[in-house]
Amino acid sequence: MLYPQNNTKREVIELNGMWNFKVEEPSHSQNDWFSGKLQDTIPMPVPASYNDLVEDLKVKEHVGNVWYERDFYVPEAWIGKRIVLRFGSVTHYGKVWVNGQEVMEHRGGYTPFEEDIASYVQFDRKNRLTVRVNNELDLTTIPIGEVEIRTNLAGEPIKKQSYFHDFFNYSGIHRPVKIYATAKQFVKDITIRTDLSDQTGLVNYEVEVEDSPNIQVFILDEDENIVGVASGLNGVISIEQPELWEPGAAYLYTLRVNVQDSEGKIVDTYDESFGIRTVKVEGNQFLINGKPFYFKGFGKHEDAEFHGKGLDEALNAKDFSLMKWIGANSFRTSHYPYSEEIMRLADREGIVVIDEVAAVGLHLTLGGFMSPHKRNTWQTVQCQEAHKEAIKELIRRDKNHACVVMWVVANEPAGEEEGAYEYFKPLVDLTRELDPTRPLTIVSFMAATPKICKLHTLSDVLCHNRYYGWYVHGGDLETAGQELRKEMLEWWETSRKPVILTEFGADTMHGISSTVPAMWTEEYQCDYLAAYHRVFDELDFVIGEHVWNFADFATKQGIMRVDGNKKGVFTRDRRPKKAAHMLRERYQKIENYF
Ligand code: BDP
Repeated sequence: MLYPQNNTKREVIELNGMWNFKVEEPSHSQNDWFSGKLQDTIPMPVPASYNDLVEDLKVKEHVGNVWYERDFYVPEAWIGKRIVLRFGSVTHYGKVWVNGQEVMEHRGGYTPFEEDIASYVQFDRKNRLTVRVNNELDLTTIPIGEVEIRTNLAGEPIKKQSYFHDFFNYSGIHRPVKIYATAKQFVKDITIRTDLSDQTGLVNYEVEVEDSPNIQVFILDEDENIVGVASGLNGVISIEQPELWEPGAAYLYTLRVNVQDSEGKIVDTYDESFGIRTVKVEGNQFLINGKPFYFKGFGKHEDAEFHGKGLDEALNAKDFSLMKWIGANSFRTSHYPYSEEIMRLADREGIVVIDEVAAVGLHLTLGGFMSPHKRNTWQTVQCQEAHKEAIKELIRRDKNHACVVMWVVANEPAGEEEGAYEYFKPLVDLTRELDPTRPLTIVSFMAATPKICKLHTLSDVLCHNRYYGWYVHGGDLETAGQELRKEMLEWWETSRKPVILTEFGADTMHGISSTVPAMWTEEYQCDYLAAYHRVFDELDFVIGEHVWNFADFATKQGIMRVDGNKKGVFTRDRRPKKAAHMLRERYQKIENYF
């Protein structure tokens, strides 16, 4: 799906800013709030999570519907054009009305959706846009959750949401809302795949156009020189001695598509940027442009004070600045697709991204001793359809990003349980069919040890989340290191595939220190990481290390968390803990490539 773009033929209007907002209580059910102006509202910014913007736990932890509304004008100059209303993301479900008429609905909280609203809008007066947002997660959604209906003291039903992932269920209109206009003959989609043959870059493109077979295709370099030309809906354009997109040294070309009408007049144009690079897994190596790449960086979150999971470009800029400062070259979009804006930034800055579907918490026994029931995950969940859709939408959105080098089909599913392979095989096949150019992985959970894991044969790279020295052998880093080494060697014996430690970390309270490395202190976090580093440096099939987490982040309330998860190397407000300085020393010594 193409990102909205202003150019000589297209216009974009942003609908971000203060909207009217209202929480729907159970007593409000059966309402038709889309049919007229929303009453008794409070102001609510878009994009943002609403949860931390009202001083009321009932709003913060509201389960169910909330409503957003605003007015907008459409310029008269857009009469006769295709007018598209687009949401970057609505978490987890959005239903949209324009002037009281239903336009679209979308399930899945982290991918964009859009619809042509030309027949719904008025050009001579204001238009009303109403959105119903729902944040319920159940066994059919991605991520999964369960909603229980209880009764409050007033005898009214209230919903309680439980979920199996370790980050707060932030909700709302999280990413920009835009309307944009194009001609009726327009570029619908572009797919670009690149390859290298000796000194020649091969740009394989495919264009989908509505209502016109006549297109011109150009490739422009960064100085806007034309370096390639073609005319069919698909083809291969060669570029001699191209500038490559390299980690830390991005170079972006532009594929420009012009759509012509029957008289040869250009009616639409779209510029898609891309990098020429190759990605391949070979033996125990991950090759980018034919050279072994070593991943150093983090699992992250979209998470911040006030904004919650709402897009914050200042935060993205800050995080990239911190990643450069510390010497990181990559991150994983744990545990859902991040904003289109951050993906574009990663392309431009040469940061390598492991791109994850929002399939997290697919492990029903993980609740530990407090878990109410022990169920087989794969006999209980009904989310395979939603999971397929999430994969399709992610690849459709991110397929052209040079920064994306691998897809993650799920994080920590119950790979040790019966039925795991049968659940995942079709999903992995689908991912490979949609994108045969990138490797994929399923990130493994600690219980899925080499002998019992049913999923590792499906992954190209083994990605493991391990917490020796924290959840097991807490406080005993010597044993932690030994166990880690032992398990990694077993993996190599079992699979002969390269390994990335996609999570390892220790909760650390900023400012708590001690002379001896005790859990929760800054010293312990440093020693914990060092214990892992020693093992990585011994094993040549370990091709990457992503610390959990880049920064502290919000979680639901619970006995395991003090004001959120504290495994950040930076605090939630981006101050470095001791470990940040220690990691910086290490990362700066490791080149992007070995
Ligand atoms: C892993 C999860 C991650 C958690 C982390 C932790 O993948 O989302 O935040 O553990 O417990 O199991 O800190």
